[in-house]
Amino acid sequence: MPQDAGHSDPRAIDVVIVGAGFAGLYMLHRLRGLGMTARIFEAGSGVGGTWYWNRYPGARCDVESMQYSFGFSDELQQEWQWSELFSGQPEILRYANFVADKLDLRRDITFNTRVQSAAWNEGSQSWAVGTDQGETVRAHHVVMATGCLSSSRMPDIAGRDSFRGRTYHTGQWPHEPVDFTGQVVGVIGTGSSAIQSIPVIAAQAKHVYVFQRTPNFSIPSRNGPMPAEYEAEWKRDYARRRAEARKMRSGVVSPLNDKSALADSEAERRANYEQRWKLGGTYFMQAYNDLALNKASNDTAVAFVHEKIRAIVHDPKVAEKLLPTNHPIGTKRICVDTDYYETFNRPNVTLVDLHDTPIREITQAGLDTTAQSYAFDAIVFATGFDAMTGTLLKIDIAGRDGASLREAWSAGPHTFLGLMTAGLPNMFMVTGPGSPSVLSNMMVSIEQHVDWIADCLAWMRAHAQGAIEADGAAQEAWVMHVNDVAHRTLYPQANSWYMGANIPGKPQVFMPYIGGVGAYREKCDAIAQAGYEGFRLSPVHAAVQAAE
Ligand code: N01
Repeated sequence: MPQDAGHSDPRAIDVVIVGAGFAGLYMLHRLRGLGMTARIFEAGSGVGGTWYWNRYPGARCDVESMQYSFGFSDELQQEWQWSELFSGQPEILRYANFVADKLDLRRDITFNTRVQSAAWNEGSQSWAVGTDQGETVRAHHVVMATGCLSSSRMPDIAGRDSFRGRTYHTGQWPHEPVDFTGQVVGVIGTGSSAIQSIPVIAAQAKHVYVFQRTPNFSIPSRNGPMPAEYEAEWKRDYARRRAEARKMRSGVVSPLNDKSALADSEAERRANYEQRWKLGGTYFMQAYNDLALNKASNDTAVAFVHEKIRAIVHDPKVAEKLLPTNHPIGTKRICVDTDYYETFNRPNVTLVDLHDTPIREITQAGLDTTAQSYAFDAIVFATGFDAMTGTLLKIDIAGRDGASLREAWSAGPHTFLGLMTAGLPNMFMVTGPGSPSVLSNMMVSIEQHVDWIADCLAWMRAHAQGAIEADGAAQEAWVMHVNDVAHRTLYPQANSWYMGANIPGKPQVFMPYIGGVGAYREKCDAIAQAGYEGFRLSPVHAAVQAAE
């Protein structure tokens, strides 16, 4: 645990923020606006979080560009111009840098520094935050802006480190360009990252072997250049549309259809799905209002997408292997692609079904399945993340009376509203487990959490409160509610990372809150208006007042 003693300044700053992704950047901006002292620690050498790390070929957002940006500043949203309907990683990273420069945020960010520990001190009502650079900073509050998908995961495959060629993980892609020209490449995994990168790698490489354990549903994105009139229309109407997005279930202004799939005839359903397929992207899942709730409705969407895959992929045996059959559509994060299924028609792409022939080991030359040896120049691990809890649990966090976060979450994450955990006073999470987070437009959910936290800190200052902490009973009631709502849907039927199912030994609980962004916001606001009901508040200690 870090000790206060080694630090040159015994006074605590107001807030340490962990992470300089969109959450950390906006948090810093809001705190400055309140006249608070704040500092960000960021493990990377630049801002951008997810978009700093995930530089794999084809990385692209599946929320429309006009909606995947900050809405808190009209100046920012009017000035920035997106070049495509769905932005690629390089452009989103440029946007994060634009925001950091425009708001002059860098002077309070310490880069290349990973927070390793945080220990609460009751006497000083502050945290001692320790970094891997040997620094310890005291702060009255800590905001974990650490992201939901920030701990990339390498699979436990025998011989993993013996491969002599180059290896890459999609979530930790090198900063210099990677050229696969003339190379034989093995891609392990077929989630969103793989589905975006495989078509781009295949266009370059001599041959690509795709190792698929579980097929996923993917919808074409229908990306294209940003039409000037479309952009202008959004910019004219931004205030109203942002307000609408904040009320939506997903945090995205989108074409909903408030009708059950079973209320339409077979012909009507087909026409509707066809229209959604043409529209593209995540809007497909909004074709009907009960696709996430009713298995029979969901089956109709599954059948339609299966038909599409069979129509696109020329080799019927390959097409059959690509059909997802072990989970309802949408219960694993739906993928959005550009030419994913089409890529399997290329002569230089081979699908290897790991159900038929599991991987035995990674070898010096490549990889052995139970049926065959493969040799590669490079292996791409598109094997995902220890989602939502992984990054937080890597930090040695000790709260009141030394209570450890790892112990508190040993049976799965327990939070109140996904914002705080009992036993950890003055430690907030942005888009933590138990909040809509990954089931929503992250920009909308990030802004909502940051605003709530900033307003809470301002309120505490105005009311001379030195500590806030989630009440244990309120937290348990919230955890039950999060579970109840999830289990009313089809989501828990999939072995997804939402459930922690992709990490051996991780407790299997549905982590995000599925009740919707709009309803969740109302709940958070009502709690704040009721004087932070469900939280315990303690006045500023006299000794703390005297020291500041
Ligand atoms: O990770 P994943 P991801 N042997 O966990 C396979 C967001 N995102 O990085 O399903 C063989 O989805 C694993 O197989 P299985 C988005 O929220 C968004 O692709 O466990 N295979 C699976 O196929 C997304 O959901 C965007 O059987 C192994 C794959 O690796 C989230 O990030 C773009 C294996 C992992 O898929 C994560 O996506 C990209 C093993 N030992 C990402 N271990 C957009 O906005 C794992 N796998 C568009």
